[in-house]
Amino acid sequence: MVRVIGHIDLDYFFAQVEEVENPSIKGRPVAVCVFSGRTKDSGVVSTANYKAREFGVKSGMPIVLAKRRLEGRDPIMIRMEITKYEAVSERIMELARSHVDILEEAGIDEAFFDLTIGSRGDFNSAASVARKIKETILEGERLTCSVGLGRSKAVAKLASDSAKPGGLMVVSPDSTMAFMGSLNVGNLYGVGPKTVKTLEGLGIGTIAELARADVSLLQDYFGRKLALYLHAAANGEDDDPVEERQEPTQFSRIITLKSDTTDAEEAMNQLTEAADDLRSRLISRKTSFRTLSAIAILTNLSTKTRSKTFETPIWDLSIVKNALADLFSQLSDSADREFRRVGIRLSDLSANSDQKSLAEYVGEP
Ligand code: TTP
Ligand code: MG
Repeated sequence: MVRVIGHIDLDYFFAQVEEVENPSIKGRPVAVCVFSGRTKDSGVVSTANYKAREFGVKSGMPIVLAKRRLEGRDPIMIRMEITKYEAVSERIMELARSHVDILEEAGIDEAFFDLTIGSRGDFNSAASVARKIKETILEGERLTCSVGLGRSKAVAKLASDSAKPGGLMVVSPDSTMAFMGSLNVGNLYGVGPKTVKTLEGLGIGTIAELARADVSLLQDYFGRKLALYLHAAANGEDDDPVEERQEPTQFSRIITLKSDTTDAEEAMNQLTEAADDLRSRLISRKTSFRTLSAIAILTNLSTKTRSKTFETPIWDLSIVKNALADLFSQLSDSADREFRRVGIRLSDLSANSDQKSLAEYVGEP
């Protein structure tokens, strides 16, 4: 069966997260910056929204230069806060994961997925799933992304690039060469500037030219493994699998409390969203846990934990809400200082083979 592979990439990710957090900046040029601290403006731009890109601002550019380009354009320069984007990223990956067969995180804002089985090899049905993923992310996180579908990872990645911003590009197997043949080889996934240069030396500039190239000639220059990949990728036939990264051994979420407290009930209240997150992560990862931990980081930054191990695997976090409340009151009784941050950890994870009945059990579609 022809594989159905997807690639998803968030649009101007860090800057978009900042716009969602503070909608009043929308419409103005926004640059998220990594200030190095040496002088007031030393450092580089991490990413910029599309308005700022219109004026030539891009990732990796010195902040000083970006400011110059945006002078008089009412720009916003925001300090990069990586933990914030990581938390959003984690939630998005879980949203996307719940719709596909396998999801491979390829970066903070991008992932490959395999929909061959889910779509029974049908690109139209995969396109509906892709639209659903886009909608779920827009509804859940108010963020737009671009998605590409194709018969291999290299094709899917090119497709999502061409769908930017906010689009969906479906490259059916028959249209693969028409779609990518005229593009420069440097656009192919995994092909860096050095490879491009060598290929240029061989008179190979476009993907179509690479697809037609003699494999034994390529082997002389790149070795067998890379030569076979290049040739297959250019033909849309690379078989690099989509693989879930190493299974996690625990899931956890920690939040900073609105104000320091020793009140276990207050800690539980503020953890509602984190608990919901963990609950959906269990569902989308088809995973159960046996050990539940309550974590508190006190005002002197020491960490206290209380745990309970259950005899049988638990699929649904809400079932053990009372146990979690108990753990937090134990923490509260024993703590000699107030809590500053609190969290939940689920460990002793195992694969949940009966996902369907779980979905029915918790009443989710
Ligand atoms: P990208 O997906 O490459 O860029 P982007 O999401 O900002 O924009 P696009 O719409 O073109 O996808 O990278 C994801 C995030 O990684 C980006 O928001 C910020 C960060 N990043 C850097 O910090 N430095 C860099 O040089 C690049 C390329 C990205
Ligand atoms: Mg992106």
